[in-house]
Amino acid sequence: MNIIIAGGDGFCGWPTALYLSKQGHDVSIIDNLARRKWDDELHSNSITPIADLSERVEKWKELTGREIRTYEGDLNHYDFLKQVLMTEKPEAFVHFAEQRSAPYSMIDREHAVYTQVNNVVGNLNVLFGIKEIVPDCHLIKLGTMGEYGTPNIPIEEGYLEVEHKGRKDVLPYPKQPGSFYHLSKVHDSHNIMFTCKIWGIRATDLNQGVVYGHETDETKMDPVLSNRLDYDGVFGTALNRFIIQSTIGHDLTVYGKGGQTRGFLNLEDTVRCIEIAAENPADRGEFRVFNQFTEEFSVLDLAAKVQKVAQEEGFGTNIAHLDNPRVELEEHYFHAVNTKLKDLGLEPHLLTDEVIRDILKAVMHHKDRVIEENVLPGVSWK
Ligand code: NAD
Ligand code: USQ
Repeated sequence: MNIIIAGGDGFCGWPTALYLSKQGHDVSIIDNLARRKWDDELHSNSITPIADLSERVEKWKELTGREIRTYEGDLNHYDFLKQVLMTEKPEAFVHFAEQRSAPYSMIDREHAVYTQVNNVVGNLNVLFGIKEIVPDCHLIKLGTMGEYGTPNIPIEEGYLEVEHKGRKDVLPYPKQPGSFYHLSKVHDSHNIMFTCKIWGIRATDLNQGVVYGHETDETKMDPVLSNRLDYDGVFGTALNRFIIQSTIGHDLTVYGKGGQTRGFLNLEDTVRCIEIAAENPADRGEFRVFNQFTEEFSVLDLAAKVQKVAQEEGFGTNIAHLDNPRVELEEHYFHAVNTKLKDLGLEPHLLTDEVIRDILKAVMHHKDRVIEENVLPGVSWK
């Protein structure tokens, strides 16, 4: 299958590109390298050293003989996108290419506007590009579990059967996102659903939970193929951040009570979920929604798991309860359905002590690269 991975230089996109290439797909990457520029803006870095995109794909070709073509450019530039679509004629378009940090989107007006324009306009361009150039192409779009927020009822996969005043309907599940970033994903979902209806686009919206881990079998083949791993207060995410904090002797930064519960998945499952979605395309006109996570944990559960493994490895790790910089419930009901990907063959890699230990051991080699002043959260929601 000819597959475009937009955002293929990023944390989820790069290992997905390698994995799909290894599976025999004809893969190309679109990326404007914005993520590397946000590191410069924030005076931050990936804890793992990462090679340039051109070096990465050259090394992949050298090791496997397989070519991954790269297109450096912005989804917001429609002429560029159209040119790539006309050249590649993709059968699947995997869309990771957005600004994905909730704190980054909450820095100030400029960052909120940038996040929503980048994400919403980029996604709209993808929809118009598919309609005009490759109408049969399957859009596989990364959404987020955070679109749903934390309602006091179970979260279904995209749709909710509602009975109201004696009538029944199946309606899009209510959305209560918690940041301007998460809101951008809701706007994307609405635009995709609308274009499925009016133009017959085929689309799968993957409402992904928080991803942990950082390497896959492919990225481990050579240091040049190594994946990025974020730890700072803006782009670092809960479990990965806690593991890195434990290796530098930093308290684990639980925000508030730590009862915030989210869906999580291993990066190795992310790449497999994309493969499953690609191999089982949505029908023409279908707006399909999968909840892409494998397990639910509270932030405090995760901190306790990391603390246990870190202590076994000789680190005296403490858990701190910081004033929560976000506006979110710290104790709440959370139960989300996640059966559709499993029904299509996903076999989850669960979060065991060994998984935490492996990540911890891998990051220990790079702990000198951590810029300590970037670890505490610096962005307030208020
Ligand atoms: P990332 O920032 O590491 O990667 C995103 C990539 O997209 C970057 O390489 C960036 O340069 C590129 N990009 C951004 N805007 C672009 C544009 N306008 N044109 C071209 N390229 C652009 O993020 P990630 O962690 O790999 O996340 C990928 C996707 O998955 C995002 O859409 C994110 O919302 C979603 N997601 C991520 C997680 C997670 O825990 N990392 C969880 C759920 C959903
Ligand atoms: N949290 C802490 N301490 C930390 C970091 C986070 O307590 O040091 C808490 C947050 O307050 C929040 C939860 O952990 O309640 C998750 O925060 P996060 O930073 O790990 O993840 P989030 O901001 O939700 O965003 C990440 C990705 C985003 C993706 C989302 C999936 O950056 O791209 O969409 O996870 S989800 O959370 O399901 O919406």
